[in-house]
Amino acid sequence: MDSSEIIVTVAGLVLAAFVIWYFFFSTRQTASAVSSSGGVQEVDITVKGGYSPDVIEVERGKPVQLHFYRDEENSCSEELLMPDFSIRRDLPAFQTTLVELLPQEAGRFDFTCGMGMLRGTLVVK
Ligand SMILES: [Cu+2]
Repeated sequence: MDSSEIIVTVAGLVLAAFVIWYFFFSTRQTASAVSSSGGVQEVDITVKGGYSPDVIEVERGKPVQLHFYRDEENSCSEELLMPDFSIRRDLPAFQTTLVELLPQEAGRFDFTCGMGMLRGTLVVK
């Protein structure tokens, strides 16, 4: 191996390590819903290259309002899917889109962008 091959090999290993870390070990940001006086659980979520926070804890049996603010024009995030709740919603750029649902069962429910690349989880307790 000459030096350029060594550099390419090392760069590939570093990249692979980063990808593994990113998918398995990077900390996820968890937020619990704040209940308003009317008993509605509200959460603000920023959409920019991902969902922030991307783990949202709510209580079962109380209405949930998710306020998705899409802070980018990247087409990846233009659609939101919550298959467990039969929700498919367009998220216009630089606007807040309200998504309402009523979780009846406890569990973990994923939501994604239209391509399944950006991921978040609604944790119902
Ligand atoms: Cu996407």
